[in-house]
Amino acid sequence: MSDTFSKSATAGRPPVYALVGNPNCGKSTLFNALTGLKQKVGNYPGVTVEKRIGTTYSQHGRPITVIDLPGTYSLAARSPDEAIVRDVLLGRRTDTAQPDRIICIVDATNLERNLYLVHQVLDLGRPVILVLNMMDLVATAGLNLRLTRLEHALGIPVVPCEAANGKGILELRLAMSRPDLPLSRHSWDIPVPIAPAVSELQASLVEHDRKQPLIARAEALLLLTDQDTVRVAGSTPLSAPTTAILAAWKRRWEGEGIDWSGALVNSRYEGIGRLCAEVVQRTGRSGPGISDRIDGVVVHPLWGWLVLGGVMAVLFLSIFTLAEYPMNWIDARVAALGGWVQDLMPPGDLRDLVTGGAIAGVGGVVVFLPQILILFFFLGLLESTGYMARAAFIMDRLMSRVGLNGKSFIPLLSSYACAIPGIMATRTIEDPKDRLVTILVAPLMSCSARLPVYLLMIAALLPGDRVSVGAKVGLMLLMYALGTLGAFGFAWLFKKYLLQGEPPLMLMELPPYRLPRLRDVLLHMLERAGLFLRKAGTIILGISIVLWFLTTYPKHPGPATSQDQIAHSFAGTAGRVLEPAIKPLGFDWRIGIGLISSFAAREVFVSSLAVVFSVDSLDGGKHADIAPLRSSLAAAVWPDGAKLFTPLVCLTLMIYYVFAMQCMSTVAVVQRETNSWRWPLFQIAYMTGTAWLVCFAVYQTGRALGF
Ligand SMILES: Nc1nc2c(ncn2[C@@H]2O[C@H](COP(=O)(O)OP(=O)(O)OP(=O)(O)O)[C@@H](O)[C@H]2O)c(=O)[nH]1
Ligand SMILES: [Mg+2]
Repeated sequence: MSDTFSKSATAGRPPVYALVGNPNCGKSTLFNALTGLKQKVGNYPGVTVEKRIGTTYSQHGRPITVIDLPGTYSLAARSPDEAIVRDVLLGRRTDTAQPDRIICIVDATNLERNLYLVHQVLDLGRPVILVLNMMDLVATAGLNLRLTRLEHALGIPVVPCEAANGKGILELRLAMSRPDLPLSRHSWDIPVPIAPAVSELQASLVEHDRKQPLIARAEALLLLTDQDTVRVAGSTPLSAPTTAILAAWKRRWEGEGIDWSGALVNSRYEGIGRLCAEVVQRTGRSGPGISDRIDGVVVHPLWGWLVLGGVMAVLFLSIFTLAEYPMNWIDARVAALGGWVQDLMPPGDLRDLVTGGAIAGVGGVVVFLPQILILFFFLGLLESTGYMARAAFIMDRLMSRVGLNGKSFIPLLSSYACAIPGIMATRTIEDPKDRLVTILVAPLMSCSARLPVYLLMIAALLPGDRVSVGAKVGLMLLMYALGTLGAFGFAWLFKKYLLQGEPPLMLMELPPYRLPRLRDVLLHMLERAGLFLRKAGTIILGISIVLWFLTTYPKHPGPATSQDQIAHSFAGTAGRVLEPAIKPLGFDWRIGIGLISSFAAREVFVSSLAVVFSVDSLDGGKHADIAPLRSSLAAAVWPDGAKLFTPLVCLTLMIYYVFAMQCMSTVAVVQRETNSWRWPLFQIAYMTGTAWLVCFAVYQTGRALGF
């Protein structure tokens, strides 16, 4: 049997290939190698949680569509990301064409486990190409693979590959270009008591659900694998007759005491076991590998925490020391730009808008670009070596105490970069309640947008160079620890009182350590830097300009200082309305303006302060340059002359940003992922409420102690 890739089969559109395989076997790396795209790659399971479509070209230059999919161990889906794979392959999705052909990728060092999914995919009766990835690691794992036997047994093309090094891509492209591909000779014995149920379900699926016979058979087998539980929006439900047949069989087997789903799974594994016995040769005993030896320390109950603390300390240390020079450089460029515009334009509102609004606002945030780059470089390194999964592993001990599952850690750890990919990553979590709890607490992990706020406040709190960098690192660690503890604490509360559920089962796979691929790390870092700059050029620029208007109009009648003007303006009025609510935290109405505008995004707080306080330095027209924001903050006072940004107020502000939900994009993503407004609104309320209460406690205690 073979399929013919005629024009009519694909109706003139490019043929569609889907990439499927276990988590972390290199699907996205292969996808990138084929398409030249930059899909995110990382050395831990669950990096890809959504499908991504790209184009590659056949040997003869014809376009081929390739779909990268999340990783899964089985087509019987238990979590939303796995359901995507199942539904794309079964043609259940309305938004994606059913793939014409499938590329199954397996980790060649772990054939037995990986072949389970391949076994299920072969049931679909589609042409399949089997890619054995990570061939570079086979010999060191003490293995030898008899590829021709594997190819012969399965009857499909088998392509050995090293996706990360670009090896085997050419051969794969050749196989993909073949106009006809053999269909697998694969057949397996469905256990006797199950077989009639499969036939009956298959017939019903063909008749009532309008499925093709082979797809119907595969689907019948999945319906009989009891883990296949997840339904997602956009897929059509089963017809009533099919549901009734399924229920009738299950009742019958339960009556007879037959473990139907176990029988199916075992029967598959028996076939795979026989195949592997023939294909996999062990060339020698591989002792405890280097990964195991490193893990002896890194996931150790005590050393593990020290290593984690050390890693974080090094991260913050580099943020403070390495970033200094480029930061000063950007600072100087921004100041020069401001000065240049000042000289160029005639005095007036327009000039003030450009200097005091646009340049001060955007410049105030852009100076933190070096720190953002360093943060993402480090996170990228941790992800690509495999350390991230270890950090998740040691945190699990803590997390299981609060009732959350091991799978919640990767999303929480990703949230250190940004809550949005973190919340997306919760799609790997099977239990819907666990997933919701993780979504609710993810924005408490200190994301990169808080970095500018923390850094500015630390600079204001510990001015001058006399302060040791150790104190700064310590403060940063404190903020990250506060956010993390907050996330754990609330997870515990929510699990206990709001979303009780089964105690979770820890099932996490530790990927082997790998040398980081600098290219992946740098690409990811640049991509994040691009996002940061785009945010500065859009949201932050926009809000700075709007804020400038709101602080400039209506004009104060008669001569006035800049502070009188702001107080008289729209923004000043709004700030003063808010002041009674935030005065107990030590914040005045000008800080209030920053708090309101940074509901859009946390960095906006910095740009808002820059707009509100930069006016000071332009006082009386003697503005040679734009004073660095730090000094304007240091000069700010209450009406009675008391300093506004005291160390206690700076600390309280940092803590406010640890807890408060100040990010529109996160609200939007939570709304989409939970498909309701209830949860994002709840999240805003509980996070901002907590922020206020904690700040109140800290500020009032600090005052009472005489700070
Ligand atoms: N040694 C070696 N490493 C590889 C190879 N291919 C990919 N990797 C590494 O394997 C890790 C996982 O790669 P990804 O492409 O993210 O894997 P994935 O299958 O897309 O993972 P998920 O999206 O989580 O399911 C990365 O660290 C890659 O650099 C290979 O051929 N050899
Ligand atoms: Mg991937």
